[in-house]
Formats: sequence, C-alpha cells, structure tokens
Amino acid sequence: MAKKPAAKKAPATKTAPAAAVAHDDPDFVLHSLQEEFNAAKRFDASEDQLLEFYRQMLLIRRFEEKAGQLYGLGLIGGFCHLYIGQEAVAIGLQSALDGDKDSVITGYRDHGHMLAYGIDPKVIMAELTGREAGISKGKGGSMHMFSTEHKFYGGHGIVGAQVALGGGLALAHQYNDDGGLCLAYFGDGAANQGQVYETFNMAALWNLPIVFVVEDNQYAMGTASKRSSAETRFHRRGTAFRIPGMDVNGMDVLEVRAAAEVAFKHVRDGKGPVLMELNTYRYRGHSMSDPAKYRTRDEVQDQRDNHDPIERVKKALIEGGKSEEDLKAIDKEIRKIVAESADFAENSPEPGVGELYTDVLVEEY
Ligand SMILES: Cc1ncc(C[n+]2csc(CCOP(=O)(O)OP(=O)(O)O)c2C)c(N)n1
Ligand SMILES: [Mg+2]
Repeated sequence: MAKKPAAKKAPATKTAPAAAVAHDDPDFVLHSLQEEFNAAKRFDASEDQLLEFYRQMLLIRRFEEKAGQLYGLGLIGGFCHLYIGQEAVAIGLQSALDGDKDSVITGYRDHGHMLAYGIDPKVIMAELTGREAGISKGKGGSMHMFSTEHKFYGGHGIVGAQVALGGGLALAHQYNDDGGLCLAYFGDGAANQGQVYETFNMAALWNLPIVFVVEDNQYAMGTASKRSSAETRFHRRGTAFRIPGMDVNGMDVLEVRAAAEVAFKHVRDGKGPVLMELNTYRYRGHSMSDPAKYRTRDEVQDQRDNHDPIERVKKALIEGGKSEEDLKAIDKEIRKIVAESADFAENSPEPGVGELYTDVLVEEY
C-alpha cells in the first residue's frame, strides 16, 4: 500500500509575517516553482559542462540524421520518429537525474533519451535495425527500447500510456522508499488523453515522486497543438490537481537544466509531483513517412536559424574562447562514432528464430 500523503501545512498566522505572504495565498504552491525558476533562469555551467552538453546534443543530432539515412535505405523497418530539434530537452533534464535512483519513461520518440544516458550508440543503432546485438535484442526496434540497467522503462507506442505507467514507477519509488523519482515524458498530443489526468489526480493525492514533462513540439502528427488543444499553456493543466507548473524554453539546454534543478528538488523534498512544459520544435516530420505538408518551410527554417539548441551552445562556447576548429574536431569525432554504430548494426546478425519465444511471458511471479 502507498504511504499516507504528507499532512497539509496549516495556514500561517498573523504572527509569522514573512511566511504569511506565501501562505495567505492559497494558490502559492501552483506558481512557487515558476517564481523560483524565474529568479535564476539559466544554469551556471562550467566550460566542461557546456562542452559536454554540446557533445551530447550533437551526438543525438548526428545519430538521428544517420537513422534517417538507414531508414531511407530500408535498413530500419516499421516506424521511426526522429528527435532532431528537441535535443536540449532530454539532455537538460536527464543530466540532472540521479542515475542510481531515478527512472525515466517516454513515448516512441525515444532515441535521444537513450543516448542522453550515455548508452553505447552501437546497441541503440543495432536495436533500430532489428539486430541481435540491439539493446532489446532487436525485438523492440525504434519505439520499444528499454534499459532496466539505467532504469529506463521505454519506449511506448500507445500515446499517453507511459504517463500512467510512470505513475506506477513513482509509486514503486515511494513504496520501496528508494529515494528515486520518475521522469515521465509525453507530447502535446498525449496531453489531451484522459489517463493523463487520472494519473495527475492519483499522483497528487498520494504525493508521488514524479515529474511530468510535456514536450510541446507544437504538433501531434499533422495537427498543430493550437488546433487541437483548448489550453496550449500545458504547464497550467495540473492546476485542478494542485500540481505546480513550470513553463520552460526547451530550446535552451541551460534553461532546461536550471528548471530541472528546481523541479527535482521539490519532488525530492517530498512535496509531490511537478508538471513541466518544455517548449520545443521537431524539425522533421512526425515519423519518417511524413512529408510534413501541414506547415511551411519558412516556419521550420526560422526555428533552425533562430532557435536551434545546438547552435545556441556553440555560440556560447565560441564566446567563451573555443575556436571553430575545436568545434569542427568534435563534430568529426561524433560523426565517426555514429558511422561506427551504423557499421556495427549493419554487420550484426538478426535475432535467431529461437528468440521468438523469449521475453514474451513472465514465467514466475
Ligand atoms: C492511444 C493512441 N492513439 C493514437 C495513436 C496514433 N498516434 C501516434 S503518435 C500520435 C501523435 C502524438 O503526438 P504528441 O503526443 O504531440 O507526440 P509527438 O509525436 O509530437 O512527440 C498519434 C495520434 C496512438 N499511437 N495511440
Ligand atoms: Mg507533439
């Protein structure tokens, strides 16, 4: 059974004027995290940390470009949803996790979240191409990758289902008292699903350690969020459940990381769930089979030219004294890692027929 939720704080009395400002406002909890975040909106990264963010985001970008090529060559079967444009979200958030304790769950646009853990790109590319050496033995593919070693619980194709499963992961953290939190990502389209709000209710009621993250990339398949959502300021959607919201620029890794620090601390302090809205953009179609005719080229170009998360960090590194040559050398090194992952995948065998019968049913409870 879940533990009892923490008792609600009594309203402040007139004898405590400093706290009274906050506690006299019954909605303080709903905007307190945004206020804290607004006070220091960008993470103060060291040069090494900035360089690491740059490398990690560039690895996702180059990996996804290569995955797109392999898909074009017929080496990746089924669906393939690329994460290009959204790199700062996974890197900014997951760089703030406690890798030994925290869990992550997401939808089918999951390659970037795997790479953000530092998992070997070879086993991820082998998974995309359905090879035995893949992280899920080639049986999950692009949409259903797992790494229980890293507490990464997929990779889910049913829109919104990962939110309810994330609630379960958070309940497990609380029940086992392991000090971990669950980071549950979902899209702007998924945000209109009923099960999301059922999970919000239970998570708030039971004070679960969960951070809900709406990756608002502005589209759900071919539908712009403003055409499908009555409230596109997704961070407000926890209000009815008294879940504090945070509105974050998901194209700026330093902003994402600063927001992560505030949100994770709140949850780790036992104060219950947080809802983060990460405003971002996907440069490519919904999946590889989408020509994205529902938006203009100019719209995409404007995002690439003026909001690109990798270019933003590159500019900061150059201002901090790195040369174009230094950064080109990093790009070359990353392209090599990605090319090697593709070679590895192409040269790995497909799973044997016997694998059809493994990992299908849990045999013992
Ligand atoms: C329950 C369910 N309904 C519909 C679909 C079909 N579908 C797949 S992706 C998608 C759009 C989801 O968009 P969003 O949540 O914004 O995520 P994004 O693709 O932008 O990352 C839909 C409707 C599905 N997979 N599952
Ligand atoms: Mg979307």
